[in-house]
Order: sequence, then C-alpha cells, then structure tokens
Amino acid sequence: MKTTLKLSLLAIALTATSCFNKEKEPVKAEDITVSQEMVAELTSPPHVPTPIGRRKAKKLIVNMEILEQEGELTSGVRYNYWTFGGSVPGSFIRARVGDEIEFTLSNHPDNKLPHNIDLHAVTGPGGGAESSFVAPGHEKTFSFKTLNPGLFVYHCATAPVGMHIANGMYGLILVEPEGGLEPVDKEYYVMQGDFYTKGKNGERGLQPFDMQKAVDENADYVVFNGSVDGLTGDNAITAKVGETVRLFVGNGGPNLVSSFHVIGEIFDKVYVEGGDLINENIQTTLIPAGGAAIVEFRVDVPGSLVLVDHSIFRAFNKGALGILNVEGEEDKKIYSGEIREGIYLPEGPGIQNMPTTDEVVESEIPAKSFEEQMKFGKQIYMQNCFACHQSEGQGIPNAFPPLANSDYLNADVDRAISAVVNGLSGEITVNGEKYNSVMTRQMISSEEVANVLTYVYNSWGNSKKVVTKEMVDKVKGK
Ligand code: HEC
Ligand SMILES: [Cu+2]
Repeated sequence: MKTTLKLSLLAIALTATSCFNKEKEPVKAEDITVSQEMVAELTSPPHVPTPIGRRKAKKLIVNMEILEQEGELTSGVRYNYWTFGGSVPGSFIRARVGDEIEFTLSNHPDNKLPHNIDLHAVTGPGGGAESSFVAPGHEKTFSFKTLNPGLFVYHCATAPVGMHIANGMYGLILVEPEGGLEPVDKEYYVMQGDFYTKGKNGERGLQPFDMQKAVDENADYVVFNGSVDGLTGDNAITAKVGETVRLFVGNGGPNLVSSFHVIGEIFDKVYVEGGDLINENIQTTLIPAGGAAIVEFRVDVPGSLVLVDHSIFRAFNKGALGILNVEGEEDKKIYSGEIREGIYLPEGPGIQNMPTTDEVVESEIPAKSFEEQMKFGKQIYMQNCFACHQSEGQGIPNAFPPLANSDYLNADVDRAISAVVNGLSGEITVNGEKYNSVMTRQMISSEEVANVLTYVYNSWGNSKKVVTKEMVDKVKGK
C-alpha cells in the first residue's frame, strides 16, 4: 500500500517536472560529460570503496594488477590462485553512471600466463576482453563509459575460460545511479566461487586444479571470498544492533548458482540480479554464476548470523559459510531465546575444528578379538590419520612420512605409541628420507591408539605387532 502510494506520487511529480521544466529531463548516460579525472579506490574483500554520493561523473582511472600466487584454500590445503589485485574475489571497483573508465590491466612479470578482463558493466566487444589480452610483463589500457547502473561481475576470459575463473579470476564492479545509493551503516563485499582440486575436500598439500571435476561440475569446495575461512574467524564481518547492512554479493562460479541466504535474517530489500528491480522481505535469493545481487537488512538482535549457500551440503561440507557478528543489546520482543555463538559448527573435514579440550573420552566398547581390533583400527585410521598418511599408508613426499613398510615404525613400538599420544616433531628419518615437521598429538583413547596401531602394524608390509591398551597406558604413564 505505502509503496503504491509513493509510486503514484512519484509518477505525478515526474509528469509535472517533465511538463513544466523541459530542460531538467534526465540526461542519457552516454550524454553525461566528464571534466575532471580521479584514480579509483580499489578494495579487497570484504571491504568496499567509499560511496560515490553526489559526485559528478568523472574520468576514472582504474589500475588493476594480475597476480598468480599461492594461498590457503583451507587449513593445510594450498592452492595456486590467479587473482585480480591479489585477492579472491578481485579488487572491488566503485563507479557511477556516466563515468569514463580508463582501465589499465597489468600482468605481473612473475606470472606464467596471459590474461584479460571481461567486465559485465562494459558495452562493447567481449566486455573489454579483446582489448585487454595481456602477456606477463605487459600492460594494456582501454576505456569505456558506464551506461547502466547496477552491480556487475568481471572475470578473466582467456582460454580455457573456465579454468581462469575456477582459479579465482573474478570480482565485482558497482555502477551507482546518479545521486548514489541510499546511505547505510555497513557495506560488505562477498563473492561465492566453486573450486576443483585433484585431491578430495580436505586432502592436504598443494592441490592442483582438476579439469575433469570442473567439467563434471563436481566441486570439492564452494566458498565465500576465496577460501573456506574467507568469511569466518578473523575474517568474519561485523555490525551493531540497529544498523543497516548492505551486502554486495557476487557469484564467480564457474559452475554453480548460489541460493544465498542469511540464517537468522530476512532481507528487507534485494536488488534482484543487481539491477533496478527491488524485491522486499526475501528469505533466499538466487545468484546466478556470473551474476550478482545487493541485499539489505537491519540487524535487530545480537548474535552470529550465518551466510550460506542454502544448497546446504555446500555450506556445511564444502565451505560456503560466512559469519556476520552482531553486537549489542538483546531485544526479547524480537528474539527471546538464548543466543549461542558457534551454534552452526561446520561439519566438513575441510572446516572441522580440531578438538580443543585436553580430555580424551575413553571408548566404551573394547575390541574382543584381533579381527575387531583391525576393524575398529581401520575406522580410526580413516578418520584420524588418513588425511596426512594417506589411504595405503604411503604418506606424501616431503610432507608426511609413510606408515607403509616404515622402518621407523617397525623399529620401536613405544616410540610409535608416543608419536600418536604425545605428538612428534623435529627431524626423523623414515626409509632413508628425512622429515622435519610436526604431528600434533591425536585426541583418541588408549583403546583407540591400540587399535589403530595394530591396524597399521598389520597392514602394508609392516611387522605385524599387536598393540594393547596396557602398552599404550604404560607409555602414557612415563
Ligand atoms: C596432520 C597430519 C598428521 C596426522 C593427522 C597424523 N600424522 Fe602421523 N605424522 C605426521 C608427521 C608430519 C609426522 C612426522 C613428524 C616429524 O617430522 O617429526 C608423522 C609421523 C608419524 C609416525 C612416525 C613416522 C613413521 O612414518 O613411522 C607415526 C608412527 C605416525 N605418524 C602415526 C600416525 C597415526 C597412527 C595417526 C592417526 C592416529 C597419525 N600419525 C596422524 C603427520 C600426521
Ligand atoms: Cu586469466
């Protein structure tokens, strides 16, 4: 009702101005002239540049540097990212309608590949891709006028395009309308992306891109802001009770569409697909790959709001989960319950927290036979040791020593028990290879240590010892 009334008043006002004041008709974007120039402020996620407010259209200089650099996809998992400006998603660009953007794309000399940029805000061939194709150690400049307001994706469009995007080459450019967006208290930059690694989710080490999984759209990670921790822990975003929050949400893909939802909030407004259409009172908004949306809401109660892709296994098992911490006074009228932090503990192997207490719960069902010890032991192995020592105990060269046919293991049972119950660090030699790393103490019961070591000793060519709970307790007692 209210909106309809406002709209009709607006319509009357508009008709009135256009009848009585012909000169004040809005200028078409292509006819807006620019006089001054300024260098664009670029920001890395989750930050966005200063709002444009009432500033006039200008020649806006954007200097974007492409960097290929190693980073952490999740704890222990390294990935070779390709980035616009050193972050995934790339630097946020903020412009207004009528700006003339002079865009310089430089490809760092240490990079291995040529790249380019396709900005969905460009009216022109390839969105700029054709004019910006640039080899390592070179730079290219092109310019374009921003004709349409909205929130737009940009991405690399160099073949194989999917691979460049999958490696992190995407970001957002906001083109504000004349007069700017309405001011809000907090603005943040969030962008989803799917990742494809040779190893499974959680498998450690430097993981290469897996082309086949990407073609099959079988993502190992679906994340916000480039990594599983991209928007949690120290990277969580914040607001205070009573503040209005605006999220610029993009989806780089390359493959998956996002069912973007904030657990514990309702979007007061959604700029559908990042355009002019405003929808109100929305629970979940669909963000296509290569698309974006602006969502706005007022935070009314304190607590941790959880940003997710509501294709929910992606959130809890593949990383598509972020936190907005809201501080302030409780309002029992709006929400009466006890608000606990960390209620949505991530479950996936890639995002699971290590147990933090020192207490080890003793398992209740002791193994009754060698066969049972082997069976239970294998389960523990797959849960606790597999990620580092690998399925056949083969380990990972230069990182995790083998347990298969391990001379270190077979030489001394007490030493092996101690490695599991106390942890192990410093230089050791296993089958002639040196390792100098850290294995943290394993939070499992004596019974479980006995079972897992019995399994290890009786697999993969090891010396077939049987380890008992008593042996483990003896080592613990020392
Ligand atoms: C987070 C990775 C990680 C996990 C999980 C892990 N280990 Fe290790 N493990 C290591 C590293 C690293 C070393 C070498 C430490 C060093 O360099 O001093 C090691 C060394 C060992 C050794 C001695 C060296 C050898 O190859 O014989 C044994 C035995 C062992 N681990 C058993 C286990 C068992 C059993 C489990 C599961 C209950 C386990 N580890 C879980 C990383 C891990
Ligand atoms: Cu590229």
